[in-house]
Amino acid sequence: MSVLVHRVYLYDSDNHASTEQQQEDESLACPRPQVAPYSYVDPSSSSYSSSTKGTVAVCRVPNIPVAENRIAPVPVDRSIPNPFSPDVDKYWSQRHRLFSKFDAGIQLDEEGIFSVTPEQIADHVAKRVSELSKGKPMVLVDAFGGCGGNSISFAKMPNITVIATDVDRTKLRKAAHNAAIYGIPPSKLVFIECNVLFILEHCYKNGVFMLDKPLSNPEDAMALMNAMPPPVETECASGYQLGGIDLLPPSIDAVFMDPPWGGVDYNLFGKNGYDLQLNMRIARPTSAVPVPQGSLNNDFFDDFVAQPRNQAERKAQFNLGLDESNCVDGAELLRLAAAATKTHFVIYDLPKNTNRGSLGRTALAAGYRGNCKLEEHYLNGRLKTITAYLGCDWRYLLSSEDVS
Ligand code: MGP
Repeated sequence: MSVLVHRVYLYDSDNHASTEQQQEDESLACPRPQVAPYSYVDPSSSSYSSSTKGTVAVCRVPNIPVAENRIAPVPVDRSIPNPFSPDVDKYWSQRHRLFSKFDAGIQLDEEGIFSVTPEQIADHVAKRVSELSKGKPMVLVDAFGGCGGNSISFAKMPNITVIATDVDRTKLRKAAHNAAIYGIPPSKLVFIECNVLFILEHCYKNGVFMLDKPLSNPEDAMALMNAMPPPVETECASGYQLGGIDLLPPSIDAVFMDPPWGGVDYNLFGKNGYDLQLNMRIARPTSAVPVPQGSLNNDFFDDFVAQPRNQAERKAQFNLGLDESNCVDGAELLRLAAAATKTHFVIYDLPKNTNRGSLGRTALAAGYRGNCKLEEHYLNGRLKTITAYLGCDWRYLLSSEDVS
């Protein structure tokens, strides 16, 4: 597996037209590798074996100069005090980068303010995904929709319809409110309150809705019965449909995932130190029985904001308190998403300090072979997020002049 690393520079601008530039980082530059073509082997098929997993190579896409058009950055704004905890001060002061229309009444919660993708980056990723589908209509699941940043950017694309899922209905209501501020038509965006692990594992296989199909294996039927979420009400939230799995469409084309990284302390693992298998934990639904509001319906790290100030202690407490037996790691999450879609097209937003080799190993474990692309997003010169694009062949990046 070759992870082709591609640096993207984005700058604040008044009209939010993004400017990109790619540069080569000498430290990671490597000789033109022999990159195998992209393919996918279903990990549950007989042709899959650990001996075919292969090795991981990380290399940068060569430098291709693009005209630069630098625009003064949006200043950080401390004029209004941060209404959340001091842990998120820096995100609050950058709120106009998160949403250019923040002052029109954008609604976020504590988790939303530190995990929403800055609008420039979200718009860039949405544009890339739209182009990859060559303008053909596509249905994309935003697996951890939260307060709506990425969902809104995807729904801005004329050919993308978005299914935004989240365990927390209050977040989805905020997302709907925010989407209305951006003028997203209600036909482009549907909100589903459900743990996305259930949707990926039980609702779709090869892109097709499976929940209404009979299961021949009694064990599978029992597993489904046990995992089935309780029914939830459908409502109209700021003009959008918000409800349960009964609102899911008959087919999906791609899955976008910006999962919880474990909260603001993900950075304590240092440069290149975040391992998708060791450090990422996504909780499964704990029970099919409805539980009181505020437990199952909250993301697990909502409770983790009041942490000790000492860095070593904070690191020791990372993911502490999670029931490991009820969680999937970043590799299993990718495997589920890959199996749910027909083309295995998955877009995976990750912490900037994700170990690039760990991404390659995660992709191999999910069934991907050959190559994938990893974009590093620099906003006004600072690395903010990275995004892996899996399910396509990226070898052309090593030779084509037309890379942007
Ligand atoms: P950051 O790296 O924590 O801060 O978040 P920043 O502004 O780069 O600060 P510095 O200290 O490095 O200068 C950068 C971006 O990563 C945020 O705006 C979010 O888009 C995203 N992000 C941060 N966190 C803590 C999370 C998270 O827990 N989950 C998700 N999905 N995204 C996050």
